[in-house]
Amino acid sequence: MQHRHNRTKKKGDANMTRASLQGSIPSAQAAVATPTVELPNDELLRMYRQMVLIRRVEESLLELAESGKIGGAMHTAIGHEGAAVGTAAALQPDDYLTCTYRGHHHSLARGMDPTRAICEVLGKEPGFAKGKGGSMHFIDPTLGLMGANGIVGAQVPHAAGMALASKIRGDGRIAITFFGDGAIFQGLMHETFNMAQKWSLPVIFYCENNRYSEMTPISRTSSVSEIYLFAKAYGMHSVQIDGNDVEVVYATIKEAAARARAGEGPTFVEGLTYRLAGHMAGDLETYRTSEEIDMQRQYEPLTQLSNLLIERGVEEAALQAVRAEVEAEVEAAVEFAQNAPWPDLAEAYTDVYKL
Ligand SMILES: Cc1ncc(C[n+]2csc(CCOP(=O)(O)OP(=O)(O)O)c2C)c(N)n1
Ligand SMILES: [Mg+2]
Repeated sequence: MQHRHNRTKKKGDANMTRASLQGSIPSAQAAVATPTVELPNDELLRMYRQMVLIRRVEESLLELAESGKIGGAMHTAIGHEGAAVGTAAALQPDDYLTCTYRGHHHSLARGMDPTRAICEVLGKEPGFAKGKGGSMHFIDPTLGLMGANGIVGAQVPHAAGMALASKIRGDGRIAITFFGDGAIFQGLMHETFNMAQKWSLPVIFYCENNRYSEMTPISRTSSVSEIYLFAKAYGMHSVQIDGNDVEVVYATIKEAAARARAGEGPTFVEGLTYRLAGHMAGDLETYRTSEEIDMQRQYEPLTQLSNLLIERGVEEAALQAVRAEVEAEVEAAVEFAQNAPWPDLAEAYTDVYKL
């Protein structure tokens, strides 16, 4: 495996990718050097399979939501797969992870069974939380998944707390927490950054900057739109990367994890990405144009990775085989979930807090 900096990418110039992901955001050239690594083809193919799986699960969930089969809000991370797969590959399976309501991709990348995940979203009994958590509350501590959160920013201090516990125990576990660009202005984020840096906590703050907070671009809410600069203000090591390039995400998180485990403290990563589907199922998307979405499709993680694999000598037929295999797996999972039983009525008051 070979580590390099600022590689020249045939699959689309890195700076061009960054600039297009940022759109009208000024001073793109301020982005820091992009660490990368050349992963072996079999590892990239494994990552490709995971990304296709996440994409197909979420596309199926959107179809189910549109046909009225999902109760409550459902947010997909279609277009964010690079963040989930690149980080999961770079971390240990027992490292702590917290995320937002947009967290299917992180859970699947950490190994959550897709059938049980779909059952959970449909509110069915075989779901990992017996169908009671639903789309916004994915959790499985056995996979290090310590909880998704519907309150913008709330999962971030939780991860710092887990990192503090690891530091006190000296067990080498680190924490990663995911949040969106819209979360950066929550007060608790800044309290957490300050303490995490001062106490050198082993935590990675990963901002999935998909350019929108619900329907609002950051240019309408702040004079500062380069999010990684906020963490720099607390003295934190902070980088801005192409979050759609899985090798870049992997290399960045490998470095951040090594720093955290060596006692060198937190890292802030702003991963530029783009949400290809609506904010949530049913979003009419009147706040952006189809031209903007089409333009972003050429930089999305699956396209980038399939182009890279072809460039590195993998046959299109091999990618097609992966897609067909995943298609069959997800179809079977959806069918199982649709036919699965609802939780028993007697379960209504188990596993829930009583006031
Ligand atoms: C404390 C709080 N304020 C407002 C909301 C309503 N809300 C839900 S999602 C969201 C947008 C967050 O955007 P961002 O952090 O960029 O994450 P994304 O949805 O883009 O992944 C808002 C404002 C909330 N859930 N919690
Ligand atoms: Mg956002």
